[in-house]
Amino acid sequence: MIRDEQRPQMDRRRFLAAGAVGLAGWTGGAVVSRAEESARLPFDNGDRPLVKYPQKRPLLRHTARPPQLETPFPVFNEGLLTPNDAFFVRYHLAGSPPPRTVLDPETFRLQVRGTVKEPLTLGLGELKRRFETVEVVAVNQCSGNSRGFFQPRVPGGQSGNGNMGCARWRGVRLADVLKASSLLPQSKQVLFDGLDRPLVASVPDFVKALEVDQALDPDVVLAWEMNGEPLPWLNGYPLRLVVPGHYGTYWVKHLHSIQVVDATFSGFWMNPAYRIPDDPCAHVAPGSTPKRTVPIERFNVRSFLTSHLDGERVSPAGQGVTLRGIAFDGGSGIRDVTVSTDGGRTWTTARLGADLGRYAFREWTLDWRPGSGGSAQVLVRATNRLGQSQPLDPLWNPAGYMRNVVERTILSL
Ligand SMILES: Nc1nc2c(c(=O)[nH]1)N[C@H]1C(S)=C(S)[C@@H](COP(=O)(O)O)O[C@H]1N2
Ligand SMILES: [Mo]
Repeated sequence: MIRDEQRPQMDRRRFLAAGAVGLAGWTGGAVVSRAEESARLPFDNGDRPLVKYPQKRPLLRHTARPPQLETPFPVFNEGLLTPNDAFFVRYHLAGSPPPRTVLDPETFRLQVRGTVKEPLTLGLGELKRRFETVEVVAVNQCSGNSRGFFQPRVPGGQSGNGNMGCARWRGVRLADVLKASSLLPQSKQVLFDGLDRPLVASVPDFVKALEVDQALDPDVVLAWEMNGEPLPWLNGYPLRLVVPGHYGTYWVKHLHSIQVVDATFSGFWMNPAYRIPDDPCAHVAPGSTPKRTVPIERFNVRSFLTSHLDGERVSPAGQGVTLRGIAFDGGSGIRDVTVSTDGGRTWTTARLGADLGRYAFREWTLDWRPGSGGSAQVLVRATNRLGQSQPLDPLWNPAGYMRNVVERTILSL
């Protein structure tokens, strides 16, 4: 879809000067980064080493224990499906990921317990044989994607825009497995736990909860495959939860335990963590504390320019170019994308590309004949099928979640 000759030709020095990420070393390299393999995210203290992990190309490393790796932004211009080796990695517990030795597909078992008539213990083979295989193309995005851009700054992983990715996930419906276990009428929530563990007792285990009706949504999948390959180790091998349209925090990796309960679970990772102001736009006045919070749920609408990076020179000057990018939302699907090349004075509707489903990245393109000399400020704004769009000014909340301001990219002409 995106041909090589259409990729911006930039050397590494210009990438760094543009405040974007370096391309050098993407094709290989040592497990531990060398000093020259680094990238700069466009905010204060934005330098990150580019580090290679097993099954991954060098990615921007935020923390080493546990590994938290961000996708370099130019990857999103490679295609609508984010390659497995470039897909971001997010963990919470110092004991993550579980060592590969405890992830033996032969001995792996998924347990379904709690307020069910039929507790289940399922091996991978049985899971695949017993239930219908389904596929969904869906974006996984961390709640704190783009947190580094918050003003005033907020604590937490200071990520750029690369803590997201879109993949084709293959597995079985969670609903089919829950139905086979026959939920008892008092069932209220379903809890999900992975094989990673905290290293000290004071840190709570990473357990997430969905309401029963969310868990029975036929789009929620227990997935073992990503883009036609077994899940990479760092993305949840051998089995993970995929909750299309919902923030990545629910997409529990190395999933081995499903527990149905008759009350609202209040473990640390549901409360106080991963909560947003109880307000339609999930925001409060900068610097203030929300009075009431609710668990974070679905993505808001976002769109990005991917064909050109901030600070890049449009070449050759004075000739037509195609602007390209991506848009997505929490599952209603993208209705339209409008683009301004004059800082927001006038807007033109972009062409939408292939529709891989309502949870996927949607490509947009716009042919543009820029003037020569000076610069142009490009803005992109998507609207979903519910009529929801993106704010021109950023919204703020103390956890740095759900950033979806209209992105601005300055191009020199
Ligand atoms: N077992 C386990 N699953 C987890 C997490 C974790 O710490 N442990 N983090 C969650 C969060 S917050 C995110 S954003 C996604 C990231 O998915 P990825 O690492 O495959 O990109 O994984 C989720 N699943
Ligand atoms: Mo996350």
